[in-house]
Amino acid sequence: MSVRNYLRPERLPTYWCPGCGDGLVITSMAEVFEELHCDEKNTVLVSGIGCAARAPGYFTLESVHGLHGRAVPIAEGIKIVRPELNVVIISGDGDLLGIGLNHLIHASRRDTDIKVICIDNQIYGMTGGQKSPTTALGVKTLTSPEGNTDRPVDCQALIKAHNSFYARATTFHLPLLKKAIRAAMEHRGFAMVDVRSQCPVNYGRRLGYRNAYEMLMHFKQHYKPVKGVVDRLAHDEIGITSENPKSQIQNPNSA
Ligand SMILES: Cc1ncc(C[n+]2csc(CCOP(=O)(O)OP(=O)(O)O)c2C)c(N)n1
Ligand SMILES: [Mg+2]
Repeated sequence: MSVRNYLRPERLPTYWCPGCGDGLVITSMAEVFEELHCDEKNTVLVSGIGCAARAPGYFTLESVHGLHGRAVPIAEGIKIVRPELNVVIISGDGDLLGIGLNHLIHASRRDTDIKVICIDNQIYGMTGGQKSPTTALGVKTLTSPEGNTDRPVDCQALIKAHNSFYARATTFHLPLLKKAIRAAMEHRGFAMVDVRSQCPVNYGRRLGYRNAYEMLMHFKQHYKPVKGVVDRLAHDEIGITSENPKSQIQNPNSA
C-alpha cells in the first residue's frame, strides 16, 4: 500500500482550520503505517472527542470515534478482546490529559500494549480556545484572559513514573515525529508520543502569532532534538526516552 491508500481523499478538505498541525501528524502516521505494513485487518484507530480526535475518520483503517476522555478504555477493551491488533489512539491534550487523564495513567501503569499519539496544541481547540491541561503559565486564552495561573501537566513525569515508553516531538521536526511514531508502534507495551502542534486560530491568534508558519518557527527555535535514546527529556527537548527495565520496580512486600 502507498501512503495515499491510508488516507481518504474523498473526505478532503479536512474539518481542520488552515494551518492546523493535525494534518502533519496524520500524514506522518500514514507513512509509518505503510512502512510497517499496517492494514485494516491488523490495525485499529481509536479517538475521543476534539479536533485531533477527528483524525481517525481520515484514515482508511477501521476506527472508533468514542466519547470525550474515553479513548483509552475503548482501546484497552479492544486490545483485551483482540490482542493481535495494533491499537492506536490519536486524540488531543484536553481529551487525553484532562478529562481522560485517569485512564491514561492506569493504562501506563498496567503497561497495556496500546499506542497513544497525543496532539498537544495546548488548548481546547474544537470548543473555541479554552485553556487546557497543557496550557503554559501566563498564557491568555478564552478562559484565562488575564493569563493562565494553573501549572501545566507534566506528561513525561506521569508516563515515566511507570517506566513506560515516552517520546516527544513537534510538527516542525517531521523526521523526528515519524521516528517517534515508528518507535512507539514497534514498542511492546504502553507507548505515548506527545506531539507539540499548532492551533493558529484558537490559540496562536490570541498570542500574537500571525499564522501557522510563525508558530512552527517557534517550535524550531524553542525545541532541541536529542539524538539517540535518553533517560529523560528536558522541558525544551524532543526525542525518545528509554524504557527502564521492569525489574527496577521493586515489590515492597517481597523479602
Ligand atoms: C463530557 C464532555 N465534556 C465536554 C465536551 C466538550 N468538548 C468537546 S471537544 C473538547 C476539548 C477538546 O480539546 P482537545 O482534546 O485538546 O482537542 P483539540 O480540539 O484541541 O484538538 C471539549 C471540552 C464534550 N464533548 N464532552
Ligand atoms: Mg487541544
